[in-house]
Amino acid sequence: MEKIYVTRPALPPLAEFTKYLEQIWESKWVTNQGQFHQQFEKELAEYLGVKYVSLFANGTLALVSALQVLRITGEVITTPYTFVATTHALHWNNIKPVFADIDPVFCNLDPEKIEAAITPQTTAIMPVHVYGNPCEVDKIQEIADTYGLKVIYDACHAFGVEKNINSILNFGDLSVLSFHGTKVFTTMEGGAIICHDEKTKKRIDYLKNFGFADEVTVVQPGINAKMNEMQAALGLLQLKEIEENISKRRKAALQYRDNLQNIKGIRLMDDIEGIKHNYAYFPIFVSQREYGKSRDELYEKLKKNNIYGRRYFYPLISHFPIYRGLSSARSSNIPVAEEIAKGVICLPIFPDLKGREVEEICNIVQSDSLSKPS
Ligand code: T4K
Repeated sequence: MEKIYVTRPALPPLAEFTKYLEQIWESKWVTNQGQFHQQFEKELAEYLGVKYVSLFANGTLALVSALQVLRITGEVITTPYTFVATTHALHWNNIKPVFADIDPVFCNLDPEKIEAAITPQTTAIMPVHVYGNPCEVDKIQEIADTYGLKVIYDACHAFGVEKNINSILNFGDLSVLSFHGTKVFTTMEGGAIICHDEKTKKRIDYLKNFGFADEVTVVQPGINAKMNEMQAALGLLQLKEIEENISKRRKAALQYRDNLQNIKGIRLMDDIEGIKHNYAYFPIFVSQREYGKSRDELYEKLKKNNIYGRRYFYPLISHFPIYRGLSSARSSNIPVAEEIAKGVICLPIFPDLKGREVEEICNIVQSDSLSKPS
């Protein structure tokens, strides 16, 4: 059996991309707000249903820049259950991450745990829509409003996700997307900041271009985080296929759910009412006591069968040497995250994943379970 990875990018037909490449070669305009960049920014904002999009070279630089744009300093409350880039973005801005615990069902920052983490140094909250499941945005906003804090969402998993027909990216002060090759929507590397007013968009655009406001004016110590024309051209092509790709992911998710829902010791995530999901990941949570085998035993067994799931997000960020000295990194402060990280495996999910492959993966999960049919 061929290797099955946790994800694979859905790329458009090469011939279509080549046509765009020919135009780039012809124009000799390869980056710095080129024609494809402008068109992609516009079409992306329309597709997502948001006011302003600023394209970036990748999601991490977009996160670092989002914090700069709002001049966030001091301490920021965030989750330990995410990809390291979330916390690294704070570190690069000399901001102290303060970890608060997650909710046990959807694994997002638990709003009930935020207030206790606020200090006089807190300036913002940086929650993550983990696996593309929306955070409790209304509760988080209420806390932010009460304490005068900014909210920057790491929405790197949440491309196309909507809550009651409204993009999840419309919540908070800023949201950040990633278009990495492992994401639902990819420009190979890429990202974006979503904002809600023109002045902020302008500042973001200065910041990602060294701080240049015009040819002779530098308003900020900006960085080079621009998306190039090839990335933007690929983004335009991706937009044509995104709905179909999400519906293929949904089909795989439904098949997994059908097959795995009755296995003792395996917990799945359900869809949430009123949410348009993107099926970016398919996490399962293994309880060793009920399932009979540990998460790592199942993970290794899948690997032996050429199935390369991933333990996103294990280890917790709070376990890494750079962050483990923080007082908020203590296990007793984040018990739910500690528990969840021990049990998770993200199973392969991507548009080209075949039904028989999902079946095969499910058979392996089933075959190790105490509740397998005799
Ligand atoms: N915030 C959050 C919440 C994030 O999840 C991420 C990125 C960021 C911020 C930062 O955004 P970016 O700066 O990356 O735009 C991957 C990705 O590199 C990373 O983008 C992603 N999150 C994270 C969750 O996953 P790895 O180290 O697990 O990737 P890797 O190379 O092991 O790839 C996983 C599997 O994907 C491979 O086994 C096979 C497949 N794959 C991968 C690549 C790169 C392909 O089929 N083709 C490919 O080109 O981090």
